[in-house]
Amino acid sequence: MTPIEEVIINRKTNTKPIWVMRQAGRYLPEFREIRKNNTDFIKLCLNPSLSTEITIQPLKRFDLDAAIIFSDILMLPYGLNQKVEFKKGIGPILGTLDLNSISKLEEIDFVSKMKPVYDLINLVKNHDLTKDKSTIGFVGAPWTLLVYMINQKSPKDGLKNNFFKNDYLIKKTLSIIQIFLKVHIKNQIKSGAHIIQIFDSWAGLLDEKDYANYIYTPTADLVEYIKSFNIPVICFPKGIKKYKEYCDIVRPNTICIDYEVDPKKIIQDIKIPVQGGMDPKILLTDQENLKKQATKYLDIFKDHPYIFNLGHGILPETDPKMMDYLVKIVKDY
Ligand code: 1CP
Repeated sequence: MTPIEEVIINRKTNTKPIWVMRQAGRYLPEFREIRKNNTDFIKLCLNPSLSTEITIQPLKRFDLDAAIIFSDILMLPYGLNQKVEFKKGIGPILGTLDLNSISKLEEIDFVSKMKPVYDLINLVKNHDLTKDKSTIGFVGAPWTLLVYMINQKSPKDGLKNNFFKNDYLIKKTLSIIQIFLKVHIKNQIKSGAHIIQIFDSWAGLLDEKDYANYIYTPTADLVEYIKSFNIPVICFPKGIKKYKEYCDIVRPNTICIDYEVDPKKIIQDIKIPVQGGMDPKILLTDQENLKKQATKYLDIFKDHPYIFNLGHGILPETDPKMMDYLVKIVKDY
């Protein structure tokens, strides 16, 4: 069993494994080098040998306990034949959603389009540098994917005014997302993913009265589905106001907390293993502050099953030396 599985499954408290959200990415010069020559991001995700190399890059530098596959939550709309483009300086731009065409999509066509992602997982799982480490597959949560598919771009400046206007479109899209998320999860597990993380990056956009319909019900269904394969699931409902209620209803094996959550309150409320929390901006300060802040989380979770991680993805402007120092702090604790 890997250290992360010891924490999640056996609830061990005497080991504090570490991995970092977005660990394979833009803060690494060796990633930027590959990216420079591969301007089409989706194509890069669909190149198993390059995406394996990118997945492994952080493991070559740092003593991390997991490899998270280099892919994207927006590979799902791509697999559903909605156009997805990543524009420099803007972010993802999606084409119009053609309900008619996605309603007719067959599982076999989706899987054949996504096959390179599954090949990548197999390559990562069997790589020399992932021995004794967890290979983490992932998906976007139904709500977060719905946001991108309907909004057609990042909702960082808010949702379109008419986002909820077409009730039929919302319900139908959500049900199709749900079907194909299961297909995508099943194939990641079949290809060797040891753990699945569900990223609900935009959970914080919803009013609490809408949590049940858009977050709890569809996510709980996915969690149950993942558990049916005997595979653990980590949920990250970023920005949600009710972490305890979320855990009680959705029932993930581990809850990943964001940087706005008070870890001291979490430890009182939540009994399941916890992951993450530290603000990624701390990595932009100095070593002394980094040590203080990382140690704060390690102290709070000393007697609780805990996986060290950040409270959101590592920032592109992070100095890899600070990441190196962080891993050492956690390993020496
Ligand atoms: O070089 C580039 O321009 C591409 C940047 C990039 C990278 C490195 C994107 C575009 N996606 C990724 C990889 C990625 N995305 C990974 C694997 C790498 C790793 O974790 O080490 C993962 C797990 C994701 C997940 C992801 N994609 C999320 C959930 C996590 C989060 O950060 O909240 C989200 C919201 C996305 C959408 C997305 N993809 C890329 C960008 C710039 C965005 C966010 C856009 C926005 O602000 O809405």
